[in-house]
Amino acid sequence: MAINPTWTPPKPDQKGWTIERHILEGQLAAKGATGELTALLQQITLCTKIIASRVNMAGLADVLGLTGETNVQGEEVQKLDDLANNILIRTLSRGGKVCAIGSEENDEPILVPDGYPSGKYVVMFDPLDGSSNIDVNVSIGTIFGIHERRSPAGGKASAKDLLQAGGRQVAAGYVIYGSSTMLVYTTGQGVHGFTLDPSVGEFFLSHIDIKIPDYGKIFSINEGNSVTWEQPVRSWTDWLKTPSDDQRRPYSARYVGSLVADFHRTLLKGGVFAYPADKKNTSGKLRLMYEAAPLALLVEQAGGTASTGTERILDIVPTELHQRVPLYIGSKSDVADALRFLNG
Ligand code: FDP
Repeated sequence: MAINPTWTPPKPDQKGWTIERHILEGQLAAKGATGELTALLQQITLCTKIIASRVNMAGLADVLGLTGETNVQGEEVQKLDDLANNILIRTLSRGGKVCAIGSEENDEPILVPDGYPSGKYVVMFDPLDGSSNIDVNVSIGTIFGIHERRSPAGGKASAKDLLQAGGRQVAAGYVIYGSSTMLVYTTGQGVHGFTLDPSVGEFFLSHIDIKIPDYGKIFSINEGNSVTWEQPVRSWTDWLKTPSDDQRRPYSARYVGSLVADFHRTLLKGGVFAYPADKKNTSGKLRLMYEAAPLALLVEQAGGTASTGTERILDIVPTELHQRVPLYIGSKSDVADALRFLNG
């Protein structure tokens, strides 16, 4: 048979790739990649599969309920939070790829235990975000962000390794434990979503190169706090609810109360999620390093925006591990509308 000289092999249909394959292909495409980030992402993936299995069994395994302790934010720690936190810390701190870990559940950063190699990366995570939804079977999630360390390799991590702007993250992602379990991540080469097939225990690529619509029809905010909002926030939400001639308004309201779930919907459908500063909480509620910054990297990679109202989230250089920030995140046009009201 004659060979057609113009034939080129078809681009592989990436749908159905395992997450391992996808991460590895990303490594091969990245200049100078050593495979260390690949290994770290695979460790995180493994942890989230274990967490997913525990979340699914929560009622049966009698792990629901409170431990009675409070975490550094003064919130009650639930057993499933502890479990998720321990799985991540034990795996990552002894996995040879990180030098330090910051977790929502731990007051202080966690360093690599003596005798284990101090790796090239710093990982920040919220092991189980949306914990007030655990007992009512509503979607919860894990959020993570990864930085390369700035201090010399091999030594003890220092504050400059931990307190880096979100714009320096080399990867970020989240897992949503919902009607199905999905992992969404970026290494700066687009945003990709994987769905867990529980029968084989593997994440398969289901959402290639996710792009957030330029604007949506949904706003997501805890309106129960509206009495404490500043006037510009109230004027903005009133405007979103007011019908307009072009039919873009009124917006629908959706608020799960799990950041991962509200963000995931916003990413796929467009619209805006906000947790503003208010008269009581002048920095808002959400945490910069393991909530706002990872989601900001994802949303920007998908073509959206993340802002405090006055500043790009990814530009903020943190001064402390558990720092809070106001957050406006989502479709470009929708966040721009919010900023127009806020900066009036
Ligand atoms: P939770 O307190 O249940 O863990 O940052 C935590 C968080 O949930 C986010 O997941 C969620 O978006 C937000 O807080 C909900 O806060 P409100 O209950 O104040 O709306």
